[in-house]
Amino acid sequence: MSERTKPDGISRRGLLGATAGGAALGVTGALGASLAPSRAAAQTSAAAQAHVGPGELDEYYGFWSSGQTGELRILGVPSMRELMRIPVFNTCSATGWGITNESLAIMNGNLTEKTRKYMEANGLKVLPNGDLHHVHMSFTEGKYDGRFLFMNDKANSRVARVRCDVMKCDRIVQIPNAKAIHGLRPQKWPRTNYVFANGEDEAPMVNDGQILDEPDKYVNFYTALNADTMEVAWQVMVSGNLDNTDADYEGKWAFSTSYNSEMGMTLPDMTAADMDHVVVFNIAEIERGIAAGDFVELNGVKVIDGRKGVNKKYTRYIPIPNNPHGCNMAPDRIHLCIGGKLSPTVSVIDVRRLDAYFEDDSLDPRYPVVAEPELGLGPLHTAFDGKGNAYTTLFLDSQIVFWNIERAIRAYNGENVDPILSKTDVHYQPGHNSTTMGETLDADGKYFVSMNKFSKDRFLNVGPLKPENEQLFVIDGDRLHLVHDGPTFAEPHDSILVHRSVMNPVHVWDRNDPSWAAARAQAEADGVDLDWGEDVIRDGNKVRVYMHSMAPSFSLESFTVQEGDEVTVYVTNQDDIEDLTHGFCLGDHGIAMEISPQQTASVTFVAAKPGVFWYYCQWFCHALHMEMRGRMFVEPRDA
Ligand code: K7E
Ligand code: CUA
Ligand code: CA
Repeated sequence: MSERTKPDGISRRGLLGATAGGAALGVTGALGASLAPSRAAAQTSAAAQAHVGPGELDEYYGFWSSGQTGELRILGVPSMRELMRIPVFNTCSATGWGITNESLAIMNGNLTEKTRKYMEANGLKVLPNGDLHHVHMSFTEGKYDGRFLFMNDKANSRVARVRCDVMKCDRIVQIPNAKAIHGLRPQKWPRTNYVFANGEDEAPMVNDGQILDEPDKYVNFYTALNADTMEVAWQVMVSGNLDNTDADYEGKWAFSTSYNSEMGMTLPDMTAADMDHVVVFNIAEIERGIAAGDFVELNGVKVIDGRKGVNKKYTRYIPIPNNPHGCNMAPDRIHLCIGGKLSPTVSVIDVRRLDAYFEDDSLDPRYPVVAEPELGLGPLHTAFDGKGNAYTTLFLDSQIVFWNIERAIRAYNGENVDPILSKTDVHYQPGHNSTTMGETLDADGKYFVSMNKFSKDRFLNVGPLKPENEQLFVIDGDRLHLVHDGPTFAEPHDSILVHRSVMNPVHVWDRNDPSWAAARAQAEADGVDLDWGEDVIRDGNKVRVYMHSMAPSFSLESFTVQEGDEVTVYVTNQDDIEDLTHGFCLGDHGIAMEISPQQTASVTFVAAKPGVFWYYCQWFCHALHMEMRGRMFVEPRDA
C-alpha cells in the first residue's frame, strides 16, 4: 500500500481515527504515557495508509461470510467498502436467486431425499434460509489460486461453491448423514482436491425415527467433498461432536475441534469435562481404508469408522482444554493453534510430531502439544502475520492478543519468557479475525480485521436489533492501529483477505457459459435462437417465451398466454457493454431476475391470474429505463 500512503490522504477522518484509536489502544504492556505522542503519529500514518480515496481501488478483496443472512459478501480492504453481495443459501429480490430456473437447479439439485419430501409437504420451492459461517478459497500448493470459494450452511447442512470468474454460486450440496455443517476448509496441499466439512450436531447413525432420546447411540460425521465435482468423497464417523476444522500444508492431515467430547445433550453435560479434544484425520490412511473396502455405505456415502479407539490408523484424539473452538494452521507449515474458549489457553500442536503419534501407541496422548500459552479469557480464533506471530480473539475480554509462537514454545518448556507481545481492545466480543493472506503461505501481515459480535454504543441507535461491528487495523510491529469501524447487518462471521493480484473476474458473461446450458438445450429443441430469437412456443399447456434485451427495450413488447398455462420466460441480455445489467420483473407475480451483459436467465410460473400484467426492467440501464417494459396478456380459460 505504500504507493497509496500519501500525506494529503490525512484527512479529518484520519485525525478523528487517531483520537479514537489512541483511546482504544491504551491497554496493557510496558507502553508508558511518554509514548503517547509517537503512538498518535503512528496512528495517523496508519490511517493515511488505509485511506482509499474515491475512485481508487483497494489492494485486497475481502470475502465475508454473512452468518444467518446466508449470503457471501465482497468488501474492498482497506476501504471496507461493500462491493457486492452474492446470494448463496438465501433468496435475493435483486438477482432472482431462488426465483430463476438456473438458481433453483443449483439450490435444489443436490438435496437429500428427506429434504425433498419435507419441501413438498410444506409447499416450499426452495429452502429459504441458510447460516453461512465460513468462506475459504481454493488452494494450489498452500496459496490461493483464485478458482473457487467454498462455504458452509450450518442451518441446513449444506456446502456451496462460488466461481471466482463470475462471482456466482455454481453448486450447493446437502451433505447426507452429517448434521449442521459448521467448520469448513479446503485442502491446502498439493491443491484443493478435498473440501473438509464438520458436522456439529449429534444424531443416530441412521436417523429415521427408530432411535430418538438415546444419546449413547448418536454419532457425528466428518465429510470430505471432491472439490472439483462437489460430490461427497467419503465420511468418517467420529466420537464427540465437531466444531471447526483446518488442514495442514502437506496434504497429510486434517483437524477438527470438538467441544462436546462428553456427547452431552444439555449445557451442563457439554461443559462437564475439563478436557475435550482435537481429532486428527490421517488422509492417506482413510483413502487406503476406503480403497480396501473398510467402510459401510450409508445414504450413498462411504463411511469409515474413525471413532475413538476403533481404528487408530484413521484418527487420533488429542486431549485439549476446554470446549475448544478455533482451529487455525499457521503459515509456518508447522503449528496448529486451537482456541481454548472456556480455557484461557491456545493449544499449539506441532504437526511434525503426528507421524510418530500415529505409529507409537505408547506416546503421551498430549505428545503433539508443544505450547499452551495463557492468553486471556475466551480465546476463539487465531490469525497469523507470516512472521511467526499470532493474533487470537478473546471473546470475553473483548481484546485481541498478539503473541509469538516460538516464545510460547519456550515458555512451555520452562523458560521464563512471556509470549504475549500486546493486547488491543476491540468493540465488542470478537469471534473470528483475519489477516491479509493470513491463512496461506503468502501471509503478509499488513492488515487485521476483528469481527465483533456486538456494537453496543458504537453507532447511532437503530432500535433493539443492533448491527454487529467489524474493525480494521493496520499491523505495525506488535501494535494494531484501528483505522475503521464498520457496522454490519447479520453478521460479520468470518472473512478472508485476498490480494487483488490473485483475482481476475470477467467483465461480461461468455455466451457459452454453462450456467444456462439447460435453456440453450430447450431453445434448440424448440428450434429457437436463444441469443436473438423472440418466439412464443406452445407445448400443451406449457408456453415458452423467448426474448432478448437491448437497452432500452425487450425484443418482445407483449406476449399472450392462457390462464393456467405454465409459462417459462427466457431473457438474453444482448448488450455487451460492461455494467449494463437488465432485469425482468413481472408485476404482481413475485418474479424478478438479473440479466447481466451477455447472460441468459429464465423463470417459470403458472399464469393463474387472467388480465394484463406489465413486465419491466428492474436494473437501471438507460435514460429510458422506465420505458423498458412490456405486457403479458393472460386470457381467461373460459373466454
Ligand atoms: Cu466460525 Cu462462530 Cu461458526 Cu467461531 S464459529 S465465532
Ligand atoms: Cu434495462 Cu433497465
Ligand atoms: Ca466439553
